[in-house]
Amino acid sequence: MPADAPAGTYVLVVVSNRLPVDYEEAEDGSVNWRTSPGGLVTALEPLMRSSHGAWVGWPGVADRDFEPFENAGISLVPVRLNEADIEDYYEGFSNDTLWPLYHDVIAPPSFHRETWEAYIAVNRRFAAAAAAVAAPGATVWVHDYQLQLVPRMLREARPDLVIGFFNHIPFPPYGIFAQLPWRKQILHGLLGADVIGFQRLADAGNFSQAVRRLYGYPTRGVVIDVPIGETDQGGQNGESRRVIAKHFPISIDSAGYEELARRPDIQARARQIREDLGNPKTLMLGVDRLDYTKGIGHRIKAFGELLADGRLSVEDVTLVQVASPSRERVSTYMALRDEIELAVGRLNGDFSTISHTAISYHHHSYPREEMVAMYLAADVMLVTALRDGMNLVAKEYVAARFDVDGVLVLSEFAGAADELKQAILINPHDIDGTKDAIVRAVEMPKRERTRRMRSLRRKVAENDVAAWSDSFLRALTGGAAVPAGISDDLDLALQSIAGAENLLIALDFDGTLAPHVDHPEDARAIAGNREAVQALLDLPGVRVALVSGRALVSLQHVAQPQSSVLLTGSHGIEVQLDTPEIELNLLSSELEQLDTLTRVLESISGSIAGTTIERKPAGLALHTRLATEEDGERAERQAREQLGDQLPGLTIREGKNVLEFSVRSSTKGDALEKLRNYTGADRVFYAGDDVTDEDAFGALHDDDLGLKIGQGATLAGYRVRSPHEVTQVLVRIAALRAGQVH
Ligand code: GDG
Repeated sequence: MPADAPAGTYVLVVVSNRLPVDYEEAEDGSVNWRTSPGGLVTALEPLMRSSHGAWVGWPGVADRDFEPFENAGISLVPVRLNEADIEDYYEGFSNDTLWPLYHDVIAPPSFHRETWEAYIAVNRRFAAAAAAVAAPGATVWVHDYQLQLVPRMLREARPDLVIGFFNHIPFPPYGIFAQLPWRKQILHGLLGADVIGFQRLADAGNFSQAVRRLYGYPTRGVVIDVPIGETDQGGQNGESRRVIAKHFPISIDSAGYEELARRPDIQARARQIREDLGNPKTLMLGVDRLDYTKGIGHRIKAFGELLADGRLSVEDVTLVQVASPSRERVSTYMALRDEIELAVGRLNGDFSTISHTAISYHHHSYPREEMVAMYLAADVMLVTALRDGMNLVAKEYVAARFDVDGVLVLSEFAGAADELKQAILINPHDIDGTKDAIVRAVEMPKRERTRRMRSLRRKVAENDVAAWSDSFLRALTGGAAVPAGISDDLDLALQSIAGAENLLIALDFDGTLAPHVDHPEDARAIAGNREAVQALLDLPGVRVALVSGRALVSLQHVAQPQSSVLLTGSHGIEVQLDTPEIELNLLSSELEQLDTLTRVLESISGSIAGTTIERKPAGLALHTRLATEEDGERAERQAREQLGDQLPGLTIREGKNVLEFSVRSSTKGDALEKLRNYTGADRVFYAGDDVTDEDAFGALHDDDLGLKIGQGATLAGYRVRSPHEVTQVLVRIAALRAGQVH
């Protein structure tokens, strides 16, 4: 798309604080834009090139207006920031309030009303710029903590847009988040998005918890129901929008890093680096922005003590520490630089010799080629972050090591630790533990190094940045037209899953095996699906389950399942797993609550004429249809009041003349977990069409396969159009499996 394209033509718009370029002005006044380093840029560059999207952001120069332009195949839309904006919105609210708050208050956050006002104003400017270039119905992907108000502002300006948000840094636990004076406004801003992505499962959980605590909106698994038109407390009867809050761990262009590492000139440079350092037996490396979250001081302390204890010797081991300059005008960062450089100077003064330097410290940025040469040269990579959203450096080191060697020491407080479990995981606050880990890394035998690195490399290759952005965008833009039949992608995935040792085929009923009908009791599975289920049941190593929102009695009536089919109903509350009877999947604490609930409602209904109670699998319903209006209202009020006091966690659903209380808000995700444990399946195929099936899709593992029937946003990786196509899929799995198993 040409750089001067008229406003409102881009179908994909990325919004981030910084544009992925740096401004350079030559002495003759000519202007040059250079692609700039940094986690987000590294992550999104390939996607933006291939999709011809527009990128909205600040070009890095204050007080200057720039026209939209094109750089390296990406259309860039600059947003102007004045010096005062940079001080208040960027250095102030973003980096002196949100950054420390979201990173476990490692440094104390400041709270200033003026910088908050600047944050709102600048967020508004970014939202306006994005709204102006986005085509009708476009997808807008907003990035990071500097722009948390943009999703809501965009939705208000352009309700036609599909809006995603990705948070690159951690989302803090409620106890910390709650310190923020503008905590509700931030949540409100984020909830303007359709999909909110986080690095770790725990971050998404912290966010959902904050929404529950501060807004009281119902959350089920990854789904949050946000009332429409409500700006404050949730309305009980109004319509709601479905927002997905889920983890999408970011990654790197792993093939690109490997390609660089394989270049002979870069390998020669790696050898040169070692030589220039006096060919130490072990070269250790740290690469970080100079930031207090990265634990650089802890690393230096551990290394210094190891030298002092004599467990490592400066003759044998050198630490190269790259500390790229960062946020140099924020006072905490100035103090940090002083602190780190003092520590480096002391340590070198104490331990370096004329021929051996203990720490080779570099406060610069390097070209990517040089970074890869360092990764190749390093025997041990130290990532000791005290808190880090992901930490791409850890993944880059692994991707560069095509020689399947090198040891990664990785903080468990970096998001990367969730995936890179074969690293030596450390708690960097535990200096003794960190020291032991470093010695273990230095002494690790080659076989163990290879084994661990092989597994790490598999992880990083599987989930590269393309897979990351695909999965985020798939969750976001699922509404696209669904092609007919089994796509090539789906077929490949079916071939893979059919080879599982123990396969669980879990299926929703209505809309998946059976077409939707006007009267639920008339629903019947289409004949082809019944036959395909039978074919699957006949195969060894396969279990088939139905996962329904219906009560089990009703499911049995309409589905008439074969006897070996496992059944779960009422969104996982009722189960029937190879037993003649239906069982309730309730915890003992929930049974106690059920007793209390029964006692309270029985006493109310016993004292108010015309009210009755109905038992449900995990709760009770209070019916007031036969009571006078006044009595009905009184009964409902008493029930709400008494139960609100005694059982505050109760789920309440309101219907016409009925109030339903439940001690359990189980989901199809819970049902699927139960089935996975029961069957011991190593891989799961799940098919469903409804929004409640999203909880099950959210509970799938990387190796599993989710199939969505029909349109609508989804977390499933694949789609077909109708229950008739489900037949084709099930028949195909059975055929593939029969071929592979025999
Ligand atoms: C945020 C989150 C999350 C560093 N120095 C140089 C250089 N780098 C590159 C690295 C890496 C990137 O910068 C740093 O990424 P990190 O993930 O380690 O950390 P943050 O900058 O804090 O990024 C973080 C990330 O966003 C992505 O979501 O992982 O948790 O804090 O790519 O290689 N690159 C070059 N020269 C340098 O001197 N060329």
